Amino acid sequence: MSKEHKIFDEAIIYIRAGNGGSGCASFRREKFVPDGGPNGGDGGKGGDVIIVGNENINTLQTFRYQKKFIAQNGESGMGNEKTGKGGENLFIEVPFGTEIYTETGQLAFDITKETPTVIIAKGGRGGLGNTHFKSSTNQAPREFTVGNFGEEGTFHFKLKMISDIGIIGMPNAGKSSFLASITNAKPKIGNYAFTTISPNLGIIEYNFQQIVLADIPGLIEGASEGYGLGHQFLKHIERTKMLIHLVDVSNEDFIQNYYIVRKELEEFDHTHQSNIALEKELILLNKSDAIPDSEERLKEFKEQTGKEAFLSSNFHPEHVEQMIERVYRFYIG
Ligand SMILES: Nc1nc2c(ncn2[C@@H]2O[C@H](COP(=O)(O)OP(=O)(O)OP(=O)(O)O)[C@@H](O)[C@H]2O)c(=O)[nH]1
Ligand SMILES: [Mg+2]
Repeated sequence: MSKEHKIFDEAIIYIRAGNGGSGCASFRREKFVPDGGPNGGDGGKGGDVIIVGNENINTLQTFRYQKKFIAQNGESGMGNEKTGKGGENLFIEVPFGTEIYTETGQLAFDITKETPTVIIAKGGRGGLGNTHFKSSTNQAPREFTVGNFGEEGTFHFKLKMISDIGIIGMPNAGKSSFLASITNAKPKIGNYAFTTISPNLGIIEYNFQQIVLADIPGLIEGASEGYGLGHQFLKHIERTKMLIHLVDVSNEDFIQNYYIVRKELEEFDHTHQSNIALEKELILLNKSDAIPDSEERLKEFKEQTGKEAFLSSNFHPEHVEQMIERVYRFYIG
């Protein structure tokens, strides 16, 4: 199996359907009707929890904030044979392609266009009112039953994600820091090469759009021949629509380093018949805060490469909004 299948958005969710309402024990008490018979109604059914696929949702991000879903209980039955009100069903919207696993790791549901809706937990049946227990020998039963519990469980939601943007660069360029500063991701960051050994995903939400970014390990010269962590991890960004290339501008060899990474992309494309090197590329000369002459280096970069580039720093939180907007504009442009 290709390594690409390992990028997932995941969530662990607790789900409980509503309990059935209790049946009721009551008796007719009308004027002029002595010893009225039983008239206790049944309890209402508990609400179901229903999963619904929605094509306007691309990620499982909302489950970062809400991890518990509990449907309404049914109401108890009442006198006059009134059945209790049923609990409202609870709908949980997920992206198509969401796989739902049970606690034991079994695939329970796969939300696709063919099966867009499943009842993941059924509400409990309402209990019986005492009217059900009337018989020739018992004209005034006091028995009733309580409602059944709603089904419950903990589920593992998994969505295979296709990243839209790949973040590339040499080790230590600040790729993971960049992901952490502009998305909600919390990747490991370290002041040494190859901190990242498997991809991290983060999501930008801008203009009601969700864009998925993949931060991958660093590339070094000769990666295609197996140096460093090799280059197989580029598979993760084979189908992205854009690259963000981070270059450590505080390193004297920043221009040369830019070309080293470009060359490795081409090598990968050559051996894998892919087109990563042809994707549009937002070039960021990062760690601009670490040197006094970053503006000059930017100028030098543009002159020597003939390419557009921008300075960036992950240590300037006030620039985050601007950076998100820049990435978004470049992505849609
Ligand atoms: N001065 C400065 N340091 C930065 C900046 N961004 C990241 N760093 C530092 O650079 C080091 C490497 O950062 P990472 O984000 O782990 O770099 P990476 O590119 O993901 O590295 P690998 O995963 O090893 O490829 C850390 O010590 C960061 O704190 C920046 O904008 N300015
Ligand atoms: Mg990293």
